[in-house]
Parts: sequence; structure tokens; C-alpha cells
Amino acid sequence: MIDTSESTVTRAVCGHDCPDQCSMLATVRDGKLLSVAGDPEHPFTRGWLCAKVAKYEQRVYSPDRLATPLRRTGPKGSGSFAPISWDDALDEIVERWREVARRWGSEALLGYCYSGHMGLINRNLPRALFHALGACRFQAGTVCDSAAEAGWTAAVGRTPGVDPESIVDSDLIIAWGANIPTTNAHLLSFLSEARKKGARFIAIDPHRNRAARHADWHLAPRIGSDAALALGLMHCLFRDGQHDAAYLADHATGLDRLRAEILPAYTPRAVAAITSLEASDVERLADLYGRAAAPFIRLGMGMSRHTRGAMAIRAVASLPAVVGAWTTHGGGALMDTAGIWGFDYDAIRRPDLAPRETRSINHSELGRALTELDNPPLKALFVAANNPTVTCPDAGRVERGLLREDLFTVVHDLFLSDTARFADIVLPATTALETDDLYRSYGTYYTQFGARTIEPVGESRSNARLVADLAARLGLTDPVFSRSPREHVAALLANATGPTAALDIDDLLSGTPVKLPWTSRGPAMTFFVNDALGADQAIIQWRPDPAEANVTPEWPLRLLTVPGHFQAHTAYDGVAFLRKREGEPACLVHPDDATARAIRDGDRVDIVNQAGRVAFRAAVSDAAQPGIVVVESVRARNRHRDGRTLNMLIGDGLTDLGGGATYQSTWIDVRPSQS
Ligand SMILES: Nc1nc2c(c(=O)[nH]1)N[C@H]1C(S)=C(S)[C@@H](COP(=O)(O)OP(=O)(O)OC[C@H]3O[C@@H](n4cnc5c(=O)[nH]c(N)nc54)[C@H](O)[C@@H]3O)O[C@H]1N2
Ligand SMILES: Nc1nc2c(c(=O)[nH]1)N[C@H]1C(S)=C(S)[C@@H](COP(=O)(O)OP(=O)(O)OC[C@H]3O[C@@H](n4cnc5c(=O)[nH]c(N)nc54)[C@H](O)[C@@H]3O)O[C@H]1N2
Ligand SMILES: [Mo]
Repeated sequence: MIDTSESTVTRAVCGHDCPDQCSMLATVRDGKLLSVAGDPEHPFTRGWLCAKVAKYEQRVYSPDRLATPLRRTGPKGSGSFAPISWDDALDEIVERWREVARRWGSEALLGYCYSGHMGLINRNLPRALFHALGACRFQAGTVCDSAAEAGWTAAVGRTPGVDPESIVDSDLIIAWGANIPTTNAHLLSFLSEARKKGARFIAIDPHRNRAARHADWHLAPRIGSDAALALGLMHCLFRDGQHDAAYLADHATGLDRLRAEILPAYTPRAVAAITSLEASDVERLADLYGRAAAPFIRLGMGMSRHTRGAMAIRAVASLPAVVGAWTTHGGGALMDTAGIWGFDYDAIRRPDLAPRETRSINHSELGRALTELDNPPLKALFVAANNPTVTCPDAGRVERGLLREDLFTVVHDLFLSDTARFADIVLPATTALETDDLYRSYGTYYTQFGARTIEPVGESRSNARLVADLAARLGLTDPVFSRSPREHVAALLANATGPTAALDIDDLLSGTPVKLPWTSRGPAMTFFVNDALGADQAIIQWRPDPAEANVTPEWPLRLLTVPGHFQAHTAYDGVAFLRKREGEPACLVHPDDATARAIRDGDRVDIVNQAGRVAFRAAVSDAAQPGIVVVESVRARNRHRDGRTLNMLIGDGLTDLGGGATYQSTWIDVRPSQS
């Protein structure tokens, strides 16, 4: 802590769902947050903050922030509420939950909580509450990373990605479906350092995104064709003897089968037909990858969000083994580093508190669960740190579910989010700066404790406090519900495994970033055949998206949807200048597709499919490939002229592995607007 004459500067941690997990310096005077700045002493985030977080005080003190608990006064979804006291709100919640459990059983209750707050305490403690209540299990993360995780694990087990700081020694860096400047911005300085030393940078992405604009070479394969491209590279590498036979002999399973049964078909010409790249591009990429001394691949998760998404990740994650890249400093691959952490998360989630095994509900299928589940139907829903009426697939069905008169909905959020508008009771949440918590990055090897920087604004309460308050009223006496932050951290460490077990609690609580003392050595084994997945999925191969077979002339264009640069999903909708920077919701349409529809740049258009229509502004641009319409960022409903939202057009089909959302398996058309 550095004392100046009038203000105090303390370290804090950015709590957003982002791989970088910045260390910040927060300046506070008289209990008020004046500003935040990057912490120059964090070796990865290096003293600067992204555009979203740099003016964090505008989020903390947004005029849109909820000040008190609210009770609904008008019809569901009308947004009419009246302030109530915390005591009244908590009493009503407890009474209604008890009644639901009595009449319908505890499985009529669902806690739907996700990653608005990435601290290990605030993110995980709500789960303990719902375990103790015997509520439905919540299969979290399928809207985000579960298909990508399943694909990665199928290829290389729980191996974490390599240390991103090592890429300064790479001579070939590939952003494979990873929009680094937007979603992993602090990797850029390491990328630049490598490039200064001569590294080449290649982006593989159907969208000419910010990473592609930065790159020496941009390849734009068709959505969902990455497994074919990876197999094409393998075909060339083995054909040309550029593989690392010694590495593969010890670290690969199923390679003989792959080489005999699969690779012969993936000639550059065949791969060109699948990916819409040139055969010469496939040859050139294989040659660059095969010749590089330390090739590094940054895999993003966007390419996992279609029906065959896990296989796409799996095929790409298998490439480093082919050339033995895992063994060279600077080489290998990184999708996320989550697997290195051995914290005992269950010490906070406490699945052992559940009286019995209960049914599980997929994060991506909330609409279905609310409208179809029976025996018992869902009767009480608690949403925190998540805005599913916008971000969940089939958002129209989520809305229909939330409109049910017999559903009791509680939403805990900083803002009256689109989901909160459908609630019976709304509870005001804190920002991460108003909480104590331990963070561990999923894009680096750093962990850091963020002590609360300011007191909760208004009457807001943190996730952890809310859980403790509810538990006390419900008569739940397990100590997990009344632990101090230090006790939670101690519990996370008590049965920690691997290098995490060596972390010292006082080091952590000092608030400085702590790097896990660990060096990546790559996977023990890369599975080109993985029999645990069953015969149909065992071997790596590309198959077309089954949804593609059903494409009709009516919906000829494919939707590509990705996180926005100036928004973190919808979490910054409450910050006026960022809303403005992100602009009116826009869709990028290729000039050929625009001309065919008499659409000009800036026109009002609707994206349309069998599920309905949603209003956008057209941006005519060859950054989108022909046949693809790109939407950057899912936006709050009132940002759209028609008050609707993109995910109303997206079905709730699931990926090949991991039960993930399939946003990218959506076919549409763009038409001049009706609104
Ligand atoms: N500014 C900002 N940063 C964020 C977020 C945000 O909302 N805003 N969200 C955070 C969260 S929760 C997450 S999970 C991460 C996600 O960040 P990433 O893991 O990077 O994933 P996406 O940005 O969804 O997708 C990355 C890229 O994949 C491309 N892509 C999509 N389909 C395919 C395909 O079939 N093949 C190939 N090769 N590429 C494809 C997209 O065009 C996109 O450019 O970002 C985090 N960071
Ligand atoms: N079409 C399309 N849809 C997508 C994606 C996509 O690329 N395209 N990306 C998907 C991905 S990767 C993800 S991770 C999901 C994200 O989906 P969501 O988790 O719904 O993401 P946000 O919109 O950021 O909503 C988080 C909410 O939590 C609130 N919040 C923030 N901090 C706290 C806190 O400490 N406590 C509480 N109680 N609330 C808090 C915020 O105000 C915000 O309303 O969206 C998915 N949806
Ligand atoms: Mo995500």
C-alpha cells in the first residue's frame, strides 16, 4: 500500500472472465474509487488495462447500478419494480424456496450462476448453497468452454497450455481461431517481442478480425473446417518427412491407424475443397509449420462452438506432437492454462453437501429446462453473474420460460439486466473491487489475491455475502457458509495438488501476483485415437456439420458470432462511453452478399431465420467471407431497434463432446429492415 497525501493506491485484480486477469492499481480517496491503472509489476499484464476496464470507476459508479433489492410490481418482464429491504427480500426468497421444496421437491430449484465474477470464492460459493439445498446440478460453462475443453482433453489429456511468456522464443506463432487483440490483449507484447526477433505471425480465422489484420498471413477457412485443415497439414508433414518420429514414438497413441485410415484422404486438394483455401496454402502452411524450430499455436474457443467443435479443437491440439513442438521452449500450444491449477475447488463448491445425486441441467439449455422439464418442473430459479436472456442459446425460449407465472425467479446482478427484468426479486451485486477474493488466471500461470478496494456501493452485496445470508436464514450451518476470505483460501490450499500445493497463504494474501513454479513439458501422450470416446469418435477425422446438410435456399448465409472488443458480453452495457464505442449492433456482410440483396453499408437490416428476426445495422465489408455474416458481440436487447437479441436466432443444439453451445451452426439471411 502506497500512501500519498490525499489518496491511497492499492493493488486489485480485474474480476472479469478473461484469460489475462490483470493486476490493477486502484486509487481511492475518502472511500471512493477515483481511477484504476495497470500494475507495472505484473509480469504478464505489464502495466496497462484494456479499453473496457481502464475507466472502471465508470462501471462502479454507473447511474444504472442497482442500489437496493427490488420486488416486481408489474407483469413479468415489464421491468416494473419497487425497492424493498434486504430483510424482506431474503425472507421472501427463503419462504418461497421452502414452499417449492415442500410441494415439488428440491429438484424444482435451480441455481444458475456463472462467471461474472472470476474469484474462486465468489464464483464457486453459490454452488455450495444449491448442493446443500439438494437443487438440480448445474452443468456450467457449456455456453463457453466445455466443448473446447473436451476436445483439448481428448487430444492431450489435462495438459495445460504452455506458458504464454515463453512465446517470445517462438519463431512461428499461429492464432488459430483466436482474436488475440480483443480477448487476450496482453499476449500482444509477447507476440511483438517474438516478431522483433523474426517470428512470423499467422492468423487462421474465417473472419478478418483484429488478429488477422495484425498478421503476416491470414488464412480464412470455412467455419467448421479446422479439423480438415489440421489433418491436411499432418498429411503433408508425414509425406515430406517433417514429423518428429522420435517424439511420436514415445508420446503418441493411434498414429498408425490415423496414417493408414485417415490421412491418405486429406490431400491438399481435398482439404482445399473442404476449407475453401487454396491447395498451395495448405502446402505452404505445412511447410512453415514443419520447418519452424519452435512453432506455437494459440487456440481460441470460438472454433469449438459448432456441432463438430470439440473435434476441431482436438485435431489442432494434436499438431504440436507431430513436429515435436512441445519439447522446444517457445513451441507447443495454448488454449488455456486452467489445468495447471490444483486448488481444491470442491472445498468451496462442496458437492458433498448434496443429500443425493440430482438431475443435471445444461447451462446452454435453460430455455428447454424452463419450458419442458417435468417431474418436477422447475419452480424456482436463482440467476447470478449471468445474463441468459441474452447470452444463452435459444434466448426466445429462455424468455418464454421466464414469463411463466408459476416460476419464482431471483436475479442477483449489478444492473437491471435483461434477465433481471423478468425476475420476481432482484438483488444488487457488488463489483469485484468491492469483494475479497483469490483469482487464478486461465491464460497465464499467475494467481493473485484481490483485497476489497472500496466498500460495497449502495446496498449491494457480494455473491459470497449473499450466500452466507441465505444460508443463515435457511438454517444451513456448515462452516463453509461462514468462513472468512482467509479461511476460504486456506481451504482451497489445504488439499491442493501438484505445484499449487506449494503456494504459501501469506504470500498469496499479500496481494502480489504469484507465479506457479512450473514448466510445461507438454502432454505425456497425444491421442490420435482415443478409444475412451467410443467407436464413432475415437479417431481424429473431419466430418461436415450435420446442420449444413439441411441448409435451404431460404437461409443461405452462416452466422459467425464472437465477443465484442468494447464489451465483455453484456457486462459493460451499463457504461455509456463503451456502449458508444461498440456502437449500434451491427452485422458484417460481404459486398457480394450485400449487392445480391440490395443492401448498402449503414442500412437498417434484419437477420432472419426460422426462429424469427432481429434488427441490426449492416456494415458491408470484405472482412466477412462471402456466405458468412459476422456479429461481433451479443448486446443487451434495448440496443437493438426492435428490442430483440441475437441469440433468439440460435438453436440449443449441442456439440459432439462436452455438451457445448453451437452458435456457429446457425443459418440465416439478411434482409432490408422491417423496423
Ligand atoms: N473484449 C472481450 N474480451 C473477452 C470477452 C468479451 O466478451 N469481450 N469474453 C471472454 C470470454 S468469456 C471468452 S470465453 C473468451 C473467448 O475468446 P476466444 O477463445 O478467443 O474465442 P472467440 O473470441 O469466441 O473466438 C475466437 C475466434 O474464433 C473464430 N472462429 C469462429 N469459428 C471458427 C472456426 O470454425 N474456425 C476458425 N479457425 N475460427 C473460428 C472467430 O471468428 C473469432 O475470431 O474471451 C474473453 N475475452
Ligand atoms: N451469440 C453468442 N452468444 C454467446 C457467446 C458468443 O460468442 N456468441 N459467448 C458465450 C460465452 S463465451 C460466454 S462466457 C457467455 C457469457 O454469458 P454471461 O455469463 O451471461 O455474460 P455477461 O453478459 O457478461 O453477464 C454477466 C452478468 O453478471 C453480472 N455480474 C458481474 N459481476 C457480478 C458479480 O460479482 N455478481 C453477480 N451476481 N453478478 C455479476 C454482470 O452485470 C452481467 O449482467 O455468453 C455466451 N454467449
Ligand atoms: Mo466465455
